[in-house]
Amino acid sequence: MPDVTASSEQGDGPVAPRGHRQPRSGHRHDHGAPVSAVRAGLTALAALALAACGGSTSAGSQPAEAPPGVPPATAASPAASVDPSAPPLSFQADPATRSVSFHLVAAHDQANSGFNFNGYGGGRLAITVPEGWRVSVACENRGPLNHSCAIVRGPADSQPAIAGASSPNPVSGQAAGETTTFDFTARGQGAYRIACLVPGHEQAGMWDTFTITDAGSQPTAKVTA
Ligand SMILES: [Cu+2]
Repeated sequence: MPDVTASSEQGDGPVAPRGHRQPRSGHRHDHGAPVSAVRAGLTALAALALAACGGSTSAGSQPAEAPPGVPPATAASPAASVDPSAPPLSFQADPATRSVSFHLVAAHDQANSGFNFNGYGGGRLAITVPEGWRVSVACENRGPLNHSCAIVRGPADSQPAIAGASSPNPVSGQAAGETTTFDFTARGQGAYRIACLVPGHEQAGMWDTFTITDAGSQPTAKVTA
Protein backbone atom coordinates (compact mmCIF):
# COMPACT_ATOMS: atom_id res chain seq x y z
CA MET A 1 0.00 0.00 0.00
CA PRO A 2 1.17 3.56 -0.53
CA ASP A 3 2.65 5.37 2.37
CA VAL A 4 0.44 7.99 3.88
CA THR A 5 1.72 11.10 5.50
CA ALA A 6 0.29 12.26 8.74
CA SER A 7 -0.50 15.68 7.32
CA SER A 8 -2.70 14.32 4.57
CA GLU A 9 -4.70 12.41 7.12
CA GLN A 10 -5.17 15.18 9.59
CA GLY A 11 -7.22 17.17 7.13
CA ASP A 12 -9.90 14.53 7.21
CA GLY A 13 -9.73 14.40 10.92
CA PRO A 14 -9.41 10.65 11.33
CA VAL A 15 -6.83 11.13 14.01
CA ALA A 16 -8.56 12.28 17.12
CA PRO A 17 -6.74 10.65 19.98
CA ARG A 18 -7.67 13.41 22.39
CA GLY A 19 -11.35 12.92 21.65
CA HIS A 20 -11.22 9.23 22.30
CA ARG A 21 -12.58 7.92 25.48
CA GLN A 22 -9.61 6.08 26.79
CA PRO A 23 -10.05 4.66 30.24
CA ARG A 24 -6.84 4.19 32.13
CA SER A 25 -7.43 0.53 32.56
CA GLY A 26 -7.46 0.10 28.81
CA HIS A 27 -4.27 2.00 28.27
CA ARG A 28 -1.56 -0.61 28.53
CA HIS A 29 -3.87 -2.97 26.75
CA ASP A 30 -3.34 -0.97 23.57
CA HIS A 31 0.30 -1.59 23.04
CA GLY A 32 0.42 -5.02 21.51
CA ALA A 33 -1.50 -4.36 18.38
CA PRO A 34 -0.06 -0.98 17.34
CA VAL A 35 3.46 -2.29 17.63
CA SER A 36 2.78 -5.12 15.26
CA ALA A 37 0.81 -2.81 13.00
CA VAL A 38 3.90 -0.65 12.64
CA ARG A 39 5.93 -3.73 11.86
CA ALA A 40 3.41 -4.56 9.21
CA GLY A 41 4.49 -1.43 7.40
CA LEU A 42 1.83 0.90 8.58
CA THR A 43 1.70 4.59 8.40
CA ALA A 44 3.10 7.40 10.39
CA LEU A 45 -0.30 7.48 12.03
CA ALA A 46 0.36 4.31 13.89
CA ALA A 47 3.69 5.63 15.02
CA LEU A 48 2.02 8.82 16.20
CA ALA A 49 -0.49 6.81 18.13
CA LEU A 50 2.25 4.88 19.82
CA ALA A 51 4.04 8.03 20.77
CA ALA A 52 0.80 9.59 21.98
CA CYS A 53 0.14 6.80 24.41
CA GLY A 54 3.64 6.67 25.72
CA GLY A 55 4.65 3.42 24.12
CA SER A 56 8.35 4.08 24.37
CA THR A 57 8.36 4.77 28.06
CA SER A 58 6.74 1.50 29.02
CA ALA A 59 8.55 -0.68 26.53
CA GLY A 60 10.96 -1.96 29.15
CA SER A 61 8.30 -2.98 31.58
CA GLN A 62 5.86 -4.73 29.32
CA PRO A 63 5.01 -8.09 30.78
CA ALA A 64 4.68 -11.08 28.54
CA GLU A 65 1.01 -11.58 27.96
CA ALA A 66 -1.45 -12.77 25.41
CA PRO A 67 -2.24 -10.28 22.65
CA PRO A 68 -5.21 -8.09 23.49
CA GLY A 69 -8.61 -8.55 21.99
CA VAL A 70 -8.32 -12.23 21.32
CA PRO A 71 -10.93 -14.00 23.35
CA PRO A 72 -11.71 -17.53 22.20
CA ALA A 73 -13.69 -17.86 19.04
CA THR A 74 -17.32 -17.87 20.04
CA ALA A 75 -18.65 -20.38 17.58
CA ALA A 76 -17.74 -22.25 14.49
CA SER A 77 -18.95 -25.16 12.50
CA PRO A 78 -16.71 -28.16 12.97
CA ALA A 79 -16.37 -28.28 9.21
CA ALA A 80 -14.87 -24.81 9.01
CA SER A 81 -11.16 -24.54 9.64
CA VAL A 82 -11.26 -21.58 11.97
CA ASP A 83 -7.99 -20.66 13.54
CA PRO A 84 -8.27 -20.83 17.33
CA SER A 85 -6.64 -17.42 17.58
CA ALA A 86 -9.52 -15.86 15.69
CA PRO A 87 -10.69 -12.51 17.06
CA PRO A 88 -14.19 -11.99 18.47
CA LEU A 89 -15.81 -12.33 15.08
CA SER A 90 -18.59 -14.72 16.02
CA PHE A 91 -17.52 -16.43 12.84
CA GLN A 92 -19.97 -19.13 11.89
CA ALA A 93 -19.99 -21.31 8.82
CA ASP A 94 -22.70 -23.71 7.74
CA PRO A 95 -21.64 -26.03 4.94
CA ALA A 96 -25.17 -27.42 4.66
CA THR A 97 -26.55 -24.08 3.53
CA ARG A 98 -23.25 -22.79 2.16
CA SER A 99 -23.46 -19.70 4.29
CA VAL A 100 -21.12 -17.87 6.58
CA SER A 101 -21.71 -15.05 9.02
CA PHE A 102 -19.46 -12.87 11.08
CA HIS A 103 -19.55 -9.73 13.18
CA LEU A 104 -17.19 -6.90 12.33
CA VAL A 105 -16.53 -4.35 15.04
CA ALA A 106 -15.18 -1.10 13.66
CA ALA A 107 -12.92 0.65 16.17
CA HIS A 108 -13.10 -2.37 18.43
CA ASP A 109 -10.29 -0.97 20.55
CA GLN A 110 -7.46 1.54 20.30
CA ALA A 111 -5.28 -0.67 18.11
CA ASN A 112 -3.96 1.34 15.18
CA SER A 113 -5.51 4.48 16.70
CA GLY A 114 -8.94 2.89 16.48
CA PHE A 115 -8.69 2.26 12.74
CA ASN A 116 -9.32 -1.44 13.03
CA PHE A 117 -11.91 -4.15 12.69
CA ASN A 118 -12.11 -6.39 15.74
CA GLY A 119 -8.77 -4.99 16.81
CA TYR A 120 -6.98 -5.70 13.53
CA GLY A 121 -5.96 -3.45 10.68
CA GLY A 122 -3.49 -3.37 7.85
CA GLY A 123 -4.66 -6.73 6.56
CA ARG A 124 -3.96 -8.75 9.69
CA LEU A 125 -7.41 -10.27 9.91
CA ALA A 126 -7.94 -12.67 7.02
CA ILE A 127 -11.29 -14.15 6.10
CA THR A 128 -11.79 -16.57 3.24
CA VAL A 129 -15.13 -17.63 1.81
CA PRO A 130 -15.68 -20.13 -0.98
CA GLU A 131 -17.25 -18.89 -4.17
CA GLY A 132 -21.01 -19.14 -4.21
CA TRP A 133 -21.44 -19.02 -0.44
CA ARG A 134 -23.83 -16.55 1.12
CA VAL A 135 -22.11 -14.07 3.41
CA SER A 136 -23.94 -12.22 6.20
CA VAL A 137 -22.11 -9.47 7.99
CA ALA A 138 -22.97 -7.41 11.02
CA CYS A 139 -21.08 -4.11 11.07
CA GLU A 140 -20.88 -2.49 14.49
CA ASN A 141 -19.27 0.88 15.05
CA ARG A 142 -17.83 1.48 18.49
CA GLY A 143 -16.82 5.00 17.43
CA PRO A 144 -16.21 7.77 18.19
CA LEU A 145 -15.81 8.48 14.45
CA ASN A 146 -18.18 7.35 11.72
CA HIS A 147 -17.12 4.06 10.16
CA SER A 148 -18.33 1.57 7.59
CA CYS A 149 -17.69 -2.00 6.45
CA ALA A 150 -17.29 -2.84 2.77
CA ILE A 151 -15.78 -5.47 0.52
CA VAL A 152 -13.56 -3.75 -2.04
CA ARG A 153 -10.89 -4.75 -4.49
CA GLY A 154 -8.22 -2.25 -3.58
CA PRO A 155 -7.27 0.82 -1.59
CA ALA A 156 -8.64 3.35 -4.09
CA ASP A 157 -12.16 1.94 -4.27
CA SER A 158 -15.07 3.93 -2.90
CA GLN A 159 -17.77 1.41 -3.76
CA PRO A 160 -18.18 -2.24 -2.85
CA ALA A 161 -16.72 -4.69 -5.34
CA ILE A 162 -19.72 -7.01 -5.06
CA ALA A 163 -23.35 -5.93 -5.16
CA GLY A 164 -24.66 -5.49 -1.65
CA ALA A 165 -21.30 -6.02 0.01
CA SER A 166 -21.21 -2.98 2.25
CA SER A 167 -22.96 -1.30 5.12
CA PRO A 168 -25.33 1.50 4.02
CA ASN A 169 -23.72 4.73 2.77
CA PRO A 170 -20.20 3.42 3.26
CA VAL A 171 -18.45 6.68 2.39
CA SER A 172 -20.29 8.72 5.01
CA GLY A 173 -20.31 5.77 7.36
CA GLN A 174 -22.54 5.01 10.28
CA ALA A 175 -22.57 6.76 13.61
CA ALA A 176 -20.87 5.57 16.75
CA GLY A 177 -22.88 2.89 18.48
CA GLU A 178 -24.78 1.82 15.37
CA THR A 179 -24.87 -1.73 14.08
CA THR A 180 -26.01 -2.49 10.54
CA THR A 181 -26.18 -5.73 8.60
CA PHE A 182 -25.72 -6.71 4.99
CA ASP A 183 -25.40 -9.86 3.01
CA PHE A 184 -24.19 -10.88 -0.39
CA THR A 185 -23.11 -13.88 -2.38
CA ALA A 186 -19.37 -14.39 -2.80
CA ARG A 187 -18.80 -14.13 -6.56
CA GLY A 188 -15.46 -13.79 -8.30
CA GLN A 189 -12.51 -15.67 -6.88
CA GLY A 190 -9.63 -13.53 -5.79
CA ALA A 191 -8.31 -11.10 -3.26
CA TYR A 192 -10.46 -8.39 -1.74
CA ARG A 193 -10.35 -6.17 1.27
CA ILE A 194 -12.70 -5.53 4.12
CA ALA A 195 -12.36 -1.78 4.43
CA CYS A 196 -13.88 1.30 5.96
CA LEU A 197 -14.72 3.68 3.11
CA VAL A 198 -14.95 6.84 5.17
CA PRO A 199 -12.26 8.99 3.50
CA GLY A 200 -8.81 8.51 4.98
CA HIS A 201 -9.69 5.54 7.14
CA GLU A 202 -8.59 2.72 4.86
CA GLN A 203 -5.38 4.66 4.19
CA ALA A 204 -4.87 4.83 7.92
CA GLY A 205 -4.91 1.04 7.99
CA MET A 206 -8.60 0.33 8.51
CA TRP A 207 -8.73 -2.70 6.26
CA ASP A 208 -8.36 -6.45 6.49
CA THR A 209 -8.29 -9.16 3.90
CA PHE A 210 -11.16 -11.05 2.33
CA THR A 211 -10.55 -13.78 -0.19
CA ILE A 212 -13.03 -15.67 -2.32
CA THR A 213 -11.66 -19.15 -2.81
CA ASP A 214 -12.75 -22.04 -4.98
CA ALA A 215 -16.17 -23.47 -4.33
CA GLY A 216 -14.81 -26.70 -2.90
CA SER A 217 -12.88 -25.08 -0.05
CA GLN A 218 -14.01 -24.21 3.45
CA PRO A 219 -14.38 -20.78 5.03
CA THR A 220 -11.63 -19.65 7.35
CA ALA A 221 -10.92 -16.75 9.66
CA LYS A 222 -7.49 -16.13 11.05
CA VAL A 223 -5.12 -13.49 12.21
CA THR A 224 -1.78 -13.09 10.52
CA ALA A 225 1.35 -11.62 12.02
CU1 LIG B 1 -13.66 4.23 9.46
